[in-house]
Amino acid sequence: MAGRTAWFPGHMAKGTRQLEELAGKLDVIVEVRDARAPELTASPLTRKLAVRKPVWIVLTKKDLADPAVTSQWLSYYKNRKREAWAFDLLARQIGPLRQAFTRCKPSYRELRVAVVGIPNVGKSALLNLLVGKKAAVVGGIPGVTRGVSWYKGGDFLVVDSPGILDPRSGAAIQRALAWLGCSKADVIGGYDTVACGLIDFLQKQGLWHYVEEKWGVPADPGDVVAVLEGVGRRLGCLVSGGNVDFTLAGRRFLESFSTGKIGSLSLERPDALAAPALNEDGGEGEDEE
Ligand SMILES: Nc1nc2c(ncn2[C@@H]2O[C@H](COP(=O)(O)OP(=O)(O)OP(=O)(O)O)[C@@H](O)[C@H]2O)c(=O)[nH]1
Ligand SMILES: [Mg+2]
Repeated sequence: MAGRTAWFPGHMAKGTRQLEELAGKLDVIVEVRDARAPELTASPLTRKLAVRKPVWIVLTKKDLADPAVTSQWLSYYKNRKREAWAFDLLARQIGPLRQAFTRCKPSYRELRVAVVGIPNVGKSALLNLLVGKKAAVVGGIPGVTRGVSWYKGGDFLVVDSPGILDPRSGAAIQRALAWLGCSKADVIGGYDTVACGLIDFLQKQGLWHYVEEKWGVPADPGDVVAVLEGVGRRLGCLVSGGNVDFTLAGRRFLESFSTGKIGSLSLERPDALAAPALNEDGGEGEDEE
């Protein structure tokens, strides 16, 4: 179950430099975050970029989050004077964002927008909706977009950028990001370790009933490995002799969770930020590549 604690390949360092150089040319920066954990999935870049340009928040994967909690997040950002929207990008309805862009567009040229965020949150999917065609590649694994590229569509000139993580974030944060598909479980600790962390979190947060209802696997707060074994058996992740293949079980469990097959549930709530269960970070980051 051993592994690295951080995933920060070279294209992330390069993308950071490129975005910082580009910032002066932009009108608006759109920071894409996952609606299921909007603070955990915040971009490490935007604090720096926000000094220079307005940063608007777009929460994606609204369809995978608890709708009541997403509404609370939108109120939370509104109260802090942040522009924020939540979308299910698969439903392709981003009208309010488009209208806000149109209001900001200079009369003499296109509006220049950069879409930024951590890996796999839906940056390229949003870009494609903004430019009105399948311009950028969209994929279910983190690290699909590797470079910074401009795309033109209608009244907008939009920059797609690679998902960029905080190289200083420690093991606990990277593992929680892997639950959402934003970091690579196989690189940072192994599918089984990362899945056990998620099982533990869901049990402690009183969210395991989603899994129990779906797959009939009961909670066992004292033995997360036994719970993963139950999940593996239920999903048919077996090796010869009828034993559970824990790596495969962990992988299947994480895939099911990150793609919403277990249900629409939120990992972070604004009212719990004072005691943030997801940000207890014990480990030190370690650069890779
Ligand atoms: N259910 C759901 N899936 C979404 C939504 N937005 C994006 N996705 C999916 O999330 C995955 C990642 O989307 P991308 O647009 O490639 O994400 P990205 O942020 O560009 O990822 P990188 O380029 O790897 O950093 C794809 O499988 C998308 O179909 C959404 O609102 N709802
Ligand atoms: Mg992309």
